[in-house]
Amino acid sequence: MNTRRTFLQQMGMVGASLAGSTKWLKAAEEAGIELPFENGSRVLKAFPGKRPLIVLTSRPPQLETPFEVFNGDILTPNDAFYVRYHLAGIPLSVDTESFRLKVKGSVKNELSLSLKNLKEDFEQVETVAVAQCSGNSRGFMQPRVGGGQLANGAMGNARWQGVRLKDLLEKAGISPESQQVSFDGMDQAIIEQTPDFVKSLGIEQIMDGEVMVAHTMNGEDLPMLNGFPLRLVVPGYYATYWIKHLHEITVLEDEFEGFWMKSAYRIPETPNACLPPGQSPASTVPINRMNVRSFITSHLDGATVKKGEKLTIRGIAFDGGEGIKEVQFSPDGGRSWRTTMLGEDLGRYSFREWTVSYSPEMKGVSEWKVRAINRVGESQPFDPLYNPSGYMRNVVETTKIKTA
Ligand SMILES: Nc1nc2c(c(=O)[nH]1)N[C@H]1C(S)=C(S)[C@@H](COP(=O)(O)O)O[C@H]1N2
Ligand SMILES: [Mo]
Repeated sequence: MNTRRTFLQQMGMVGASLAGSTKWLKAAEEAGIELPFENGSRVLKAFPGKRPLIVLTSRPPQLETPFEVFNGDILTPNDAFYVRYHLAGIPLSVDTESFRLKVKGSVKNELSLSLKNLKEDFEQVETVAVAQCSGNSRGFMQPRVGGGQLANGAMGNARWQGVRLKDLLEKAGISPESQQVSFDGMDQAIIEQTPDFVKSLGIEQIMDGEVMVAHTMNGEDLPMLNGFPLRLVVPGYYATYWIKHLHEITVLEDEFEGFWMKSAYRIPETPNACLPPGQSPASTVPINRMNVRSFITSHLDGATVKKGEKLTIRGIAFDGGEGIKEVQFSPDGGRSWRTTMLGEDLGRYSFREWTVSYSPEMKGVSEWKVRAINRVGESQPFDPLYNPSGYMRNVVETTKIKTA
């Protein structure tokens, strides 16, 4: 039996003779799009298992979700979910029979788990959670900063199913001196000097039971480009920790020293990680929980509506896991605010839908704004917060609308 799972099979094509070659990268070119900042011209391409997405880079694939998708189902469809990799050597196929997840390091018994072991020998759990890139929306930063120039589409919300990382560690029997756990995926650098993409978390965070090793996304196997066959899900945390193609979990008795924790993905140790342009931070910490964000999804910047028309304005809000308490909408650039109605609560890590009825009474251009407040009273700034890496943007969004 051929158990190799390839992109072509994921696309419903048989005869996977192209697997292993680089031909899969030849995605169908579809169209162009202009993101609303300088140098924002992008093409859309359909990579294997994906609908046409906004291409930031092809090798490795870095694909952004077109914003219209967020006005659809509150769960982002798998074929529209964004893609981000650091290293060009990404797995093109995985042999599901021989695949093993290793749990090693400071443990009593090393584990080597098949996908069957994971699905049958451990309690299965699920959570709806947002994955968002630390640099989502970086393209809007002023002054501009280096790094992937992303609009608002490097985020997505999915129902994840899998096993608790805590249960795996308990089965392995971690030593009482354990401090951190590191996570490695199957992707590799193609240039030797590039450090392997390995991330770590503290043992206390893992033992709260929410960190998950997921095998299923919205009821289906993970798409290859989102980490097939297993990925880490760290609810509330920026997606840099959500290691894809996870195959090695290492329990450590000291702090993990890898490049992607010690040098990259760090934020100023200041309130809201904010630092004025031109300054370098006195000290930094690893990026961690997401801040509060909200978006209008029903009307995009530049849209036209009719005077007197009864509109339903709709959008999404989320935070790092406190849960959204309230979303407010302003039709007049922030002078007046009205409370919106929240949609179904899919848990405190999920996108939360909001809607509000509104009839524009005056012709002309107006600025619609939206702001969310979470259950501990945190909200969003009216002026963007700056940091040198362009992380964690969460300014109150402004959508310019013309009433005709
Ligand atoms: N193995 C592996 N996992 C990874 C990465 C990576 O480069 N390799 N990038 C991380 C980052 S920075 C992000 S934003 C998310 C993106 O997840 P997605 O591609 O499923 O959207 O994966 C994370 N996990
Ligand atoms: Mo990211």
